[in-house]
Amino acid sequence: MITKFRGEEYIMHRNAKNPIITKEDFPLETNAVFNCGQTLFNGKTLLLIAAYYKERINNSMCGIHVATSEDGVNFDINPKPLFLSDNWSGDCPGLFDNWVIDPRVTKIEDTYYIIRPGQVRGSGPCALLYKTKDFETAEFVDCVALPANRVPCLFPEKIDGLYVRLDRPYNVHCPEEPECIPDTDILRASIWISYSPDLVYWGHHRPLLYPESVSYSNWKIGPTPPIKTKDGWLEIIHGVWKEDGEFCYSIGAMLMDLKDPTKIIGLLDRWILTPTEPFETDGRVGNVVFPCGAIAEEDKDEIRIYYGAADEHIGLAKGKLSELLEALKNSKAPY
Ligand code: BMA
Repeated sequence: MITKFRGEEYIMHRNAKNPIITKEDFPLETNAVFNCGQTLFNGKTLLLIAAYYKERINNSMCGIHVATSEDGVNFDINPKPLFLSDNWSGDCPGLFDNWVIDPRVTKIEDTYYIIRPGQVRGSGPCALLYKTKDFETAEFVDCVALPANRVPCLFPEKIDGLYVRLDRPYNVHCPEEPECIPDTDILRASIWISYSPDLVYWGHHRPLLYPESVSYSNWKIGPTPPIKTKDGWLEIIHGVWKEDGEFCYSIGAMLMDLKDPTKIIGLLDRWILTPTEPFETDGRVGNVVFPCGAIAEEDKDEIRIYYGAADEHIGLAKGKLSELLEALKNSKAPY
């Protein structure tokens, strides 16, 4: 097991009740709960939790469920899934997605936009965009990225009249099997930035950040929805270190210029969370802490990250927003 990034906690501190959500807490029989989307909704913390069912629901082995909490630690989980694999719009026949995981959510004006992967047979995941105002149902908008692009992450507002997102395209080799989930031979995966007039048609693609840009990543690096702060766009990322066929998924942070997010104005070379606890190091896929977002509140000087651990549980880490932003402002940005 890769242990070289371990050390003292840095900026983010784990909740004493971790893992705060496990498969045993789930209202349905599940094998695991995965990485969750996160936002504030009606004054509560809202998570979009991907569950891996013991028994398929409507032929779906995974689904995404809404969970809400007053205190940010104890959650009520809705047993009715917001998404199953059959929520594709219906105009594209075939088994498109059976691996409904890693949702990212962004509030733009009064609407919450959710992007989740749709697994495309033989090709890897494309990105499916939905919108909701109540988290009771979600309306399908469109497929907004070709495979293999697991989950683009939307900025919460337009910049210079265009919607903006961070992408994480990658290459996959997938055997021609009906329900293949490609997971091998993924080449270096970097973060890109893209622009759109309407959230559906995207272009002006540019690479932004490479795996080797930070010490804890040499293989893949991926985004979460950027958060607006007074100092810039705060971006929580994950980085993957690969060595001798083993992996270590850590969480990091960067800061982008508010007016021009292609300018990285801060990047921590050190992780802010790396797997150390048994529920993070041992599991379905061990040595994984994985963020699909973060909740930052400037008035409370707080940032919370609800992270997936070992592809089995959800942990919570909390830090001072000002400390993270100061560290980013004092960091040496790559360019
Ligand atoms: C990534 C995604 C995540 C998962 C991680 C570790 O590629 O599939 O959902 O947590 O691998 O297995």
